Amino acid sequence: MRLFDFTRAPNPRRVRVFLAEKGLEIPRVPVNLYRHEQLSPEFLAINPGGTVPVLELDDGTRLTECLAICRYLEYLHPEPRLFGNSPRQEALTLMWAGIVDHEGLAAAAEALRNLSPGFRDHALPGPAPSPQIPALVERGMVRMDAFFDRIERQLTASAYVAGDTYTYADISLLVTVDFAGWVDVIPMNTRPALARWYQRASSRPTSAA
Ligand SMILES: N[C@@H](CCC(=O)N[C@@H](CS)C(=O)NCC(=O)O)C(=O)O
Repeated sequence: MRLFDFTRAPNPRRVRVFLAEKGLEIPRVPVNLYRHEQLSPEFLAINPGGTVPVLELDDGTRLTECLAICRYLEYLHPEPRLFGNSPRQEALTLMWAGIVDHEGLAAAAEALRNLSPGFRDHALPGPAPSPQIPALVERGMVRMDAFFDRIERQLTASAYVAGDTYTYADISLLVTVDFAGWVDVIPMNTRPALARWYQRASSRPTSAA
């Protein structure tokens, strides 16, 4: 197996934190997004979507989504459990992972990619040019606010995002909170339950991965 990775990007960090929690090492192939290596013909042949991470299996299968990569690795290395211990816990982990992805990480990406000069004509990933739409910066901010309010309610009722134990959904939330900082959103400042959770999640040694 090998993992196509870029150490500065949030999505590959989800896989790196997951690997660190499992105590696993996988050979890494760096893909420098700052130099647009993800848009080279060589990399597009590996992932036509032009994104990292990609986990390439020994038989040549390529997994291009964090969730698929991490769930696959959990099958190979079940302990420690990061998708729960029962059908119910796994369903809740997947549910919250989806909420974090679609309402949180996507909102932060919407704000950043439509704001930062580094994403000019590249507001969406992939090889096709995509112009920035300034109004989407504000919409991304509004979506993030609603998302973090929802998370605050959840973490007021529950120690971790999907229940009593740390799961893949917490890894995604940790990465999303840090990514929100790229557009100067610090959601813990006004949300005490999220602040307590962030203190615990970010002090795990694996958070530095
Ligand atoms: N849905 C994918 C998203 C992957 C993704 O968007 N990765 C970003 C880095 S955080 C990327 O490769 N962007 C390339 C680009 O913007 O051209 C996943 O879950 O892994």
